[in-house]
Amino acid sequence: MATERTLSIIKPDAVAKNAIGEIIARFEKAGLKVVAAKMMHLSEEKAGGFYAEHKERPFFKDLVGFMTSGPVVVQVLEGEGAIAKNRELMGATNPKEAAPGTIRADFAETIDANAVHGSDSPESAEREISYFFGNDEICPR
Ligand code: RTP
Ligand code: MG
Repeated sequence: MATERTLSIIKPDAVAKNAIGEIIARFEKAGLKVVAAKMMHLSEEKAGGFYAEHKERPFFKDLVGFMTSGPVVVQVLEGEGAIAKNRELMGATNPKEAAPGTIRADFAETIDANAVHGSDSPESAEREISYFFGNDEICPR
């Protein structure tokens, strides 16, 4: 499998729980490398643009409200099959359906406050990485 990059966000609920380190440790233990990272408090515009694909969905307003409710940590993860590997580590969108041992099963409470985001395809990964990072902010290693 090819080396890939994916965009990961540790969402406001997990940052508030002081779980940044535990979540990043899971990525690193699974062989994913952090090649870019920053903490930000998203504006409504930035969060809404990020989730633009969901603009017409009934949960969009709540999603943007939640994503702007506190700081997040945005990272680029690199590794073999990084996109699928990250989604596996994250678990299902609804933490009640997430497999035991996944990040959402262990750190998330509800479908709205579900601890992490991960790109869902190579196309989303490319768009999402460039939405947050310039090339000079990514450090190949
Ligand atoms: P994410 O984009 O945050 O990684 O989550 P995901 O791929 O697992 O799920 P997605 O379908 O992209 O939805 C984005 C976020 O919207 C909220 N959501 N609420 N109430 C609902 O039915 C519902 N569906 C989605 C979740 O917080 C989800 O993470
Ligand atoms: Mg998604």
